[in-house]
Amino acid sequence: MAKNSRTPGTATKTTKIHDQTLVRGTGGELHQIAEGDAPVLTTAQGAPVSDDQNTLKYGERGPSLIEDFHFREKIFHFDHERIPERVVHARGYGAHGYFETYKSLAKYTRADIFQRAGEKTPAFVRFSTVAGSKGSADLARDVRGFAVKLYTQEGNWDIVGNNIPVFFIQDAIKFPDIIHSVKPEPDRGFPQAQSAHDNFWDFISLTPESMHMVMWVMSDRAIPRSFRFMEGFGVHTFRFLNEKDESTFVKFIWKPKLGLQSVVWNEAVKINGADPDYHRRDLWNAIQAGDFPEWELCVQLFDQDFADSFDFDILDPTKLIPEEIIEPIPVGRLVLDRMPDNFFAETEQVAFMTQNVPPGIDFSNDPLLQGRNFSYLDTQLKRLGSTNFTHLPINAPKCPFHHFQQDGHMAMRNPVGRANYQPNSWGEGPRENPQRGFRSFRDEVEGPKVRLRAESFADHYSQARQFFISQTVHEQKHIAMALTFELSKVETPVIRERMISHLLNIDEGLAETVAEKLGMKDLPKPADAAITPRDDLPASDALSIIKNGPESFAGRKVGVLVSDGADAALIKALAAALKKEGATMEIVAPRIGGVEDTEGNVVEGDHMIDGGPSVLFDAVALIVSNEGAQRLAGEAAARDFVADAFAHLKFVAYVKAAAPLLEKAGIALDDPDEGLIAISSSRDAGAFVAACRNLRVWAREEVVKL
Ligand code: HDE
Repeated sequence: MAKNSRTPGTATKTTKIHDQTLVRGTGGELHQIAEGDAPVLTTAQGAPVSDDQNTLKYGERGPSLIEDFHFREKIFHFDHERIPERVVHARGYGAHGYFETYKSLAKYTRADIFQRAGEKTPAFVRFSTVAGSKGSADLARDVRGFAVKLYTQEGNWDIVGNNIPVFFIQDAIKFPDIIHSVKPEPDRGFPQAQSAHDNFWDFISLTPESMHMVMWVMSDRAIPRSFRFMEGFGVHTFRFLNEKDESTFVKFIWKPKLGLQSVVWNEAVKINGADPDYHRRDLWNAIQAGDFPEWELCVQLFDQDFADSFDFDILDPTKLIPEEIIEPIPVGRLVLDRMPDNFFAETEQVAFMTQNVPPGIDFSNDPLLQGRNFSYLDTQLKRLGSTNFTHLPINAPKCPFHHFQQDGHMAMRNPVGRANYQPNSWGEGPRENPQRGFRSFRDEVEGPKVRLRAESFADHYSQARQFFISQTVHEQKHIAMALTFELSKVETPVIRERMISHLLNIDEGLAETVAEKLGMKDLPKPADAAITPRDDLPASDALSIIKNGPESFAGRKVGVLVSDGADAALIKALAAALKKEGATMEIVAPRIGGVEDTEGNVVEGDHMIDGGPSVLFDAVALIVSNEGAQRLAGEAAARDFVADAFAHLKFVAYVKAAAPLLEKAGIALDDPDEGLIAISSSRDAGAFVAACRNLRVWAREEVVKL
């Protein structure tokens, strides 16, 4: 292969992965080749290139020549590298994996993917933020996209979901308005990737149906710690159809194996500066380390009788069905185990579409879903530039497919033979099949053609309140703080007041807290409600992140601040305890070259202190000598490392010698809280890791006043 690849025109290319030079063969497979045995650089037409450093000129200092086809082709291609970014969900990160079916669901659906226990279906997932552009930071306060493409044996099935189970609007016709309002304001072109501005809150305060979603977006759900620790929701009600075309309504939920976890707002703001790629780096690192993230797909199944008796309209995407009412049943697991070879080819060009459903899955009449079914096909043409975007490997089905669609820009495969239509007399080509083919549910519909919002969609506050009262006190406080922060950036008083008038319909205490923090003297009247909100709905534990946290510290990361003279045995003990737990650690040192420990070994730094602030870690450990602590106490970055970890309610392990640093960071050790853990032995290191399973010291929140 290596030898052949030297022959010009064999359409191979080299890639560097982990310091190995790889050649892609004509079949797409990667081969390793020896250094210095790289294939000859060619133009896109296959002509070998002799000099890629200098353009063709008249003389050494003369003008460049237009006949330099290599230069022109290279620049021409570069000039056209960009495609339009997604109008929403522009910033995203994808990974490959598989879905494994737990058991047959043939009773409910004839979808091929759910027929056989143990079957593995290839999958591609793209996580995203919504509002920011492609280059924006990962920790924006925003909804996260959770789009899953399942390459089933009867066609691609896309579950294009979010990490929040409801949406801002009830009808697709409002989508351009909500999105325009959250994007940078058109006259000034800012703010980027933020909802904290007048236009967004103006629209929201004039749109009561958004109140339930607003509670979610102001909660810590909108600042997840990692893609690996968040849920995904299909949002809409869909249908399962079995062989007899009998329908069961279904809602889809992805539950992360590692439990739920978010960051705190002050941390999010700092992470965006320290590592704008925090979420994508996390996914990359986990998959490269073989720590494959996993979710269970759960379904909430219900029939028409339940739909008719439920408090809300199951077609209304601003409502959810509490898990206490319909229990989510796990039906399979999704494992992400491979990063794309190329970000553009796969993550950027992947085209998710809600209307990609295989036989056995069908839509409900949710007006948001119906609108999406138009939008997703339409947008791919704009973005990918050709109707043939299904020819791209990432979008092509992995099952056999046959149709008569042909030609168009960049057609990479066309029907062969004489017949490109059917029926035909040549006995060629595919034919439709009523038994195997997709069949829609025979839904009976009647009524006049109208532009109306159903009366059953009119209660905008009851579930917003249910969400709020289902949270722990800490989470309720975060919602109040988020609303205060966002509205503090709103310059127009009437918009702030309008929001408070809505909050009064959700929770009086919340409205009063936010109004007071905004310095509002008089409370406005509660907003007019289309219909009176119901009596309190029962609290639902499933809605809280803290109540659904992890059972272990697996998948998390400790930042270990070291200095010269750091206790070698303790560093090793901590590393071992973390490894046992399935967690990792990174060394933060005054110099990237590392420090010398008590055994005279060099402990290499993964970060220098400024480059590895504590916001990047789930917990921290201070393993320093007394001299080191005194020196670090004089450095702002080291003091911030400690003070931030404490303020962000993290578990902090420290050796006694670290006292001067802790003191200078403003942390008194005379009466340490449960999250400040003195360590000196391997048993202590184990106890620290066990304590870290709680992730945060919530009781400290009162003290630090985040
Ligand atoms: Fe999307 N949405 N959306 N959306 N959406 C897009 O399609 C749209 C909605 C979601 O990683 C676009 O390929 C309309 C709800 C995700 O590539 C576009 C409406 C939910 C992604 C579009 C909605 C989503 C998109 C832009 C209201 C959660 C990223 C680029 C009717 C259930 C997929 C693209 C990826 C992307 C339209 C509402 C999730 C323009 C019209 C509700 C995860 O077609």
